[in-house]
Amino acid sequence: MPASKHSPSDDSAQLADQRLVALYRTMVLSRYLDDRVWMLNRQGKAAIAASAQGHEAAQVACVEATDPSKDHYLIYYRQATAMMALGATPEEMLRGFLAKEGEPMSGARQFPYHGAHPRVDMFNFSNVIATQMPQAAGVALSDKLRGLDAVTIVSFGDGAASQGDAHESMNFAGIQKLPIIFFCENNRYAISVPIDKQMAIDRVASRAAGYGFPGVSVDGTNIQEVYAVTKVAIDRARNGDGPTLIEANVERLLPHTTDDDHTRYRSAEDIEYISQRDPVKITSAFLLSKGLLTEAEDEAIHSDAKKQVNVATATVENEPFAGVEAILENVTERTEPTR
Ligand SMILES: Cc1ncc(C[n+]2csc(CCOP(=O)(O)OP(=O)(O)O)c2C)c(N)n1
Repeated sequence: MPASKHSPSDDSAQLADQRLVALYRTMVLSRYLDDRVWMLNRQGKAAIAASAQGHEAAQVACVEATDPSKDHYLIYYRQATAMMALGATPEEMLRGFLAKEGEPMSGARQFPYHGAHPRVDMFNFSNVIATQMPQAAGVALSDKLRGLDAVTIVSFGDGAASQGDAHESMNFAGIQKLPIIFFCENNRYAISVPIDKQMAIDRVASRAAGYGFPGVSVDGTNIQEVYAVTKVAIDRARNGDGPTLIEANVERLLPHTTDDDHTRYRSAEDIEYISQRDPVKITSAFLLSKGLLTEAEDEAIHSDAKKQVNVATATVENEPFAGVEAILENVTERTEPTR
């Protein structure tokens, strides 16, 4: 099965106009939060951040095609927008960056966004890339064995796609026909390593052929395209037809993390090129051109997002830091000796 370049043709896989605007709203909110976190790092308040800028459209569209009331999400560190689409709030996320009490995923004891969210079915065990992939295959296997109607969505980068864990989990999922979507956000870089030093083929999606399931490569800046392919993949998984590998081609608009400087390894032309592939600008232009948004409404979306992020920052900055005494909570348990 060669990797296909998908063009959405199935009407049932088209997003309603009002949902497009709602997804755009989440993208803009994520962008403002991301900018704020970067600024808090530069002020010495947030230790490190990995930005989702450039990945926003792919993430909202992927989540939109799923059913958060029953599906499972194994995310990685570059997924702030997906987390927000699933219901994590700017306040909760800022608590992670500022190590404040009440951070829901790990009590602020982990890298931001790491842990498991108690309200939404979203978990990430490790910063070690691709480890979430065999774990996701295990989650999908468990659902299948129990006859549950749930699909597992596991996200990862192009660098993670080269790890042994990626190959092993996709191979296993193909053999077992698991209800799982492998969602690769290909931004062409693993820190400073370009994609042509990661793999000798053009498309990550082509790998699916080796595991016996479809692989689809899409423009990850295009909400409708990503939604359409993910919907098809979700339906396939729910029908018992097995996994799909989706490759959403995106750009990493900022350096790998706040600790990185990508001008050291990306050319000026490449940096100029990626600025043309900003999904927030692309989606805004699309909505305006289709008459789904007016300039005034677009401005209101931006000022509302800015306000939400300002309010969340002011609230969280004034909260106490997570207490040192809580450092071992949920890590060790005191038990009485049995003998
Ligand atoms: C097993 C392992 N090797 C190396 C690292 C260091 N590391 C952290 S992020 C990263 C790059 C991952 O790139 P990619 O999967 O493309 O995701 P992106 O950050 O570009 O979204 C690397 C090599 C790690 N965390 N785990």
